[in-house]
Amino acid sequence: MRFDILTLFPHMFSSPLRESIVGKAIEKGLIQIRTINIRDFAFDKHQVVDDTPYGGGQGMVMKVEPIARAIEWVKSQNPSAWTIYLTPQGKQFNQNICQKLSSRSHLILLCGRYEGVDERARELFVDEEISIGDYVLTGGELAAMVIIDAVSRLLPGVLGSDRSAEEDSFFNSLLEYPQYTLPFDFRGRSVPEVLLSGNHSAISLWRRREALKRTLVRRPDLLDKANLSDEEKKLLDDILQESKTDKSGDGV
Ligand code: 4GX
Repeated sequence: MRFDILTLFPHMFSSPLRESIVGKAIEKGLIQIRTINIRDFAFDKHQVVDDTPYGGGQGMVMKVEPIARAIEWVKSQNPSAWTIYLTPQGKQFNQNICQKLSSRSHLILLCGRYEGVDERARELFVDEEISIGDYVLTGGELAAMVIIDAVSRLLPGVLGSDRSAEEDSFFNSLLEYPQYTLPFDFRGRSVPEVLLSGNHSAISLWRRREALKRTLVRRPDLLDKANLSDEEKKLLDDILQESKTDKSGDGV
């Protein structure tokens, strides 16, 4: 899969994407990431990429021509590349959108700065607008990195062979169960005994229960959407019953 990032700040991408799993994926040739400096497509003497907004108002707007040339240059190499603009006005990124994007072979990520891009750049060259959440960044670069990171780990071979992205509990819309490693006892808090039992079916049952409990308490909205098995529904009933008879607190 290929990612082309259109940005005024290409250096922002070097170190975060070179580390760890995404870095390994690049080394293995599973993904290719290229930064394209939009300023290189501003052909005037001073390579101007922004200007004041028509109608007045605060800040600067990114000019359409350099963006148009940059996107058209990438598309001349691959007409099927899919162009995404990162903006708080886009649809909110989630694992579902992530999976859909992971089936594409070439994404162009357009990163806006200042007050955003000229509306005509969006109308003419953008296929999809995505927001990574309801907060305001200083530019689309960090949002683009979030997308690249989340999409890359879904691609075959990117995570270790012993660990598939499909195992993630978010994949079946539940939160993860608690994890423990050495030491057994830390400041009087010990690891749940069942995890030392060697009883794999008991461990698996405990983990499913804990995942359900945690989801019930922290993200009950996810349970509505979850496709629970009959066994999981039974477990959830048990947890709810337990919390009713438990007068010591919230039970779960
Ligand atoms: N999820 N930003 C885009 C420029 C901008 C300003 C106004 C459109 C209108 C963001 C987010 C995000 C900051 C990227 C503003 N674009 N991007 N930038 N949240 O906050 O994706």
